[in-house]
Amino acid sequence: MDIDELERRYADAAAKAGNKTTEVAPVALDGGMSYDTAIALDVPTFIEAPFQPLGTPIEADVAIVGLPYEGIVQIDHRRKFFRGTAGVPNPDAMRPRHGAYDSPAAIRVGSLAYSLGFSGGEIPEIGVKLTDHLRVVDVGDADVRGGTMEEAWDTAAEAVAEVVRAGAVPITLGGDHTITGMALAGVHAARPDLRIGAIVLDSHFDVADQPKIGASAFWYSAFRSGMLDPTNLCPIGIRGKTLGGWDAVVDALEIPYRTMADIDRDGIVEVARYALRAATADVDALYVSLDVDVIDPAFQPGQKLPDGAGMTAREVMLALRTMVAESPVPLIGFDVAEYSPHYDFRHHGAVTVARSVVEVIGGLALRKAAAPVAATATTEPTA
Ligand SMILES: [Mn+2]
Repeated sequence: MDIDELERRYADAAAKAGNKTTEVAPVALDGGMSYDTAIALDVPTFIEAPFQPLGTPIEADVAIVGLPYEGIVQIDHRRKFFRGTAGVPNPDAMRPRHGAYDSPAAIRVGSLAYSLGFSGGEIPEIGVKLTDHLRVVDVGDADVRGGTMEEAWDTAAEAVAEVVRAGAVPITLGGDHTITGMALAGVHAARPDLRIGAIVLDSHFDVADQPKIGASAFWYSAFRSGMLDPTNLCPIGIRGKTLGGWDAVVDALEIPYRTMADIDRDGIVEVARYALRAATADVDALYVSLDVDVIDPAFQPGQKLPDGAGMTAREVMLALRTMVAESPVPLIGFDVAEYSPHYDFRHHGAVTVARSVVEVIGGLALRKAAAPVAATATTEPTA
């Protein structure tokens, strides 16, 4: 193709798509980021969506909430302390890594790769442009870094409840996996009428009943609230050395699940569909949680509990896309937990986390494109 023909085709395509001419501006010393898309000077909002801070009216279909909570303080690699119980070491502890309290900011920086400012949120593999169908906002972080565990739980739940009451789907950036319990408590406070099902991508069952507020007992909190029946919780991607005896509880509660071996045998799409059938039987809405330790450390270096032979990044994206697009009930919330930027490699893991959130938003956009009225639980009549 000669240069004249090349330029003619570019000009025709640009005219057809309405593309503007790109002008290279001088480098802005302040980073060029406008105040309404920045949480702090060096932290953008997620995908540079408009900033609507907690406590102000939220007008959105989807709202990003940061929960920079971590309940375990590492004193040395043989002993861990639960927040609020300093001085009482847990002698059984084997958790050499932390840093999830720094995750929301790191994930937001990683999300710049998918900025609405670059492309309007266009995702070529899905064939959808986010901003054509959805209004996405970032409400910032709930103040959960100080205080007791109980105070953090209540503050986080109220932040998520605020989003749900405004009619938006909350997407929560953890924090350790305790944040799933906090977010579900918020959903339940705002919509006590809803029975939910949940799918979690996780290497671990996390069905402990103690300590009451913790990164392994948050499902127990949801079971006790009555919003989630154990038979509607479907963990997928279970693997490795850390079953910890809780598989007996899983059997006793009849929790359906799929391991990495099931994914190897059946493929991730079939496993995602199995999880959808199990989680959404006789419920009003679906909640999805992603614990990044389900991902192979090769694809997610920012691991607190690294364990080889996990899901590929593409399996995670395909699972999320399948679940959100094919769920027979609306999505009532999504979260991502246990990412630690302290162990990441040049932000690659942060970008993978951001991408997983973009996949979920893309799935919501597809749902809304297909059914504009019944796209969220808050606009659907409930029994
Ligand atoms: Mn886990």
